[in-house]
Amino acid sequence: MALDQSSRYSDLSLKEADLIAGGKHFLTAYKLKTAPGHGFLEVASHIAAESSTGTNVEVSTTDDFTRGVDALVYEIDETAFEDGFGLFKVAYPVELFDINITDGNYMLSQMWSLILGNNQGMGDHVGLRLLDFLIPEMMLKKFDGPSVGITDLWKVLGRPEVDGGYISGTIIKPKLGLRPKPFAEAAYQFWLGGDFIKNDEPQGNQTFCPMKEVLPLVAESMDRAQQETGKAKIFSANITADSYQELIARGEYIKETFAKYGNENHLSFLVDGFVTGPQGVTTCRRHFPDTFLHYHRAGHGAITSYKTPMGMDPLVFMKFARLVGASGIHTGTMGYGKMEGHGDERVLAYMLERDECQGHYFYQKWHGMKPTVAIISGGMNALRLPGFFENLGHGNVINTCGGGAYGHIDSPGAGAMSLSQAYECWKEGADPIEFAKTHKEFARAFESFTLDADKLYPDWREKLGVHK
Ligand code: RUB
Repeated sequence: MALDQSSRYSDLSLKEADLIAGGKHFLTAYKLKTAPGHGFLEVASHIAAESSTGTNVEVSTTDDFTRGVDALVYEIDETAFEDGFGLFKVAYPVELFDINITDGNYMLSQMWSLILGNNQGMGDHVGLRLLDFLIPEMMLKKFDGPSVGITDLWKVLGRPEVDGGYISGTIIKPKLGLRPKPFAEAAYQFWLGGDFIKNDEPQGNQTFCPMKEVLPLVAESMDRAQQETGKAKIFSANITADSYQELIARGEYIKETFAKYGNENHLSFLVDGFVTGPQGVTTCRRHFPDTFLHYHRAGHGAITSYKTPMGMDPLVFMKFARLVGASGIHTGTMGYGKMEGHGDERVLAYMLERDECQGHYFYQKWHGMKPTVAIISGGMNALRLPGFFENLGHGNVINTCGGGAYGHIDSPGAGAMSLSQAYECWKEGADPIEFAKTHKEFARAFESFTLDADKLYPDWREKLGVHK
């Protein structure tokens, strides 16, 4: 039987409004299911203890100061959710969080391991998930936050810096297996119609496609496509690596390579922040502060999926990404693509791009921290986009469609054009089938993605005169 620490690590008389007004607490909301034989407040208090000044027993080294920085459970609702899950909230004194010895800033690594670290593995619960948090102004101001954003990409693309609109992108497909020449050709083909290309997350420096052979060819493809179309293009290059030296070496090499054509500011650097952790992202953010930081999150489903009772809600992951300085992060497709998600995930984008936003439990103010743009990716194509924009309410996003571009019946360039046309269609409030009658690439997307066309626009064949 575990020690009941609720008398020390909970205070249900505390008022959330007072804690927020005081500005000295970091607040969290968790979903919890206790293991059989354990009380809800008892386990919640054990979690607050493990995540602050305590452990599973009383220790003799505790003094009065220690007690003053205890994390406290201040609210519980044991029946908040189905299947025996309840809600509890914890107030963490800001003193518990680690500040860098180099510059006095806060770090995400320690924050993450404190609020969602050891407590994940405790034996007295069968599920513990962080649903939301509220970071007070004094802590928020000491996070790096983004240094570059979508406005900088719009500038490169020659667009207005406010409401510059949809950035059509792709992911080079196939994911692996292209040698340098076909890889660069695939990039060139897409750029004939689109704006932005990203490496797929496992593409880097394989023996069949060495970085130092493929990237000079991609830089040349960009230059050629820019000259032929008269439009600027952007490449998001994967620099994810285990060591910071390797990550920086890759970034430096890529900049030099694109600088040969004067295109070093047409770059974005992609870091998989889930597998590298905050250190990979921060290394990029600090070493390349002038380059758009593309936060990829491959692997995040293990902790953010709605299928798991553990980990964190995707909203928490998004807030982490903005704090640590991502220029853009994948948010999923809000139910419109192939990955898990639903329409109400609009909040993921709003939390990243607005200066204030209501989250699941807390109203977060960002106090002027630069926005992070939502990168919409995963099974998207031109046919799915109008509905997506309608649900989100705007199109100021980066969207990468691998299959949606390279699966277009005519060419990757036509696939790219079909994406921008989908945006125009939604912006004009046009009926997609009517719009298709005057926009060939968009129309051909119906013939390319027939399963989607049949599902989303059941009478498209008749109306567009396609009977195959
Ligand atoms: C998409 C793709 C991206 C995923 C990542 O390819 O490979 O890496 O979108 O997932 P395609 P998420 O367009 O062919 O589906 O964006 O959810 O992090």
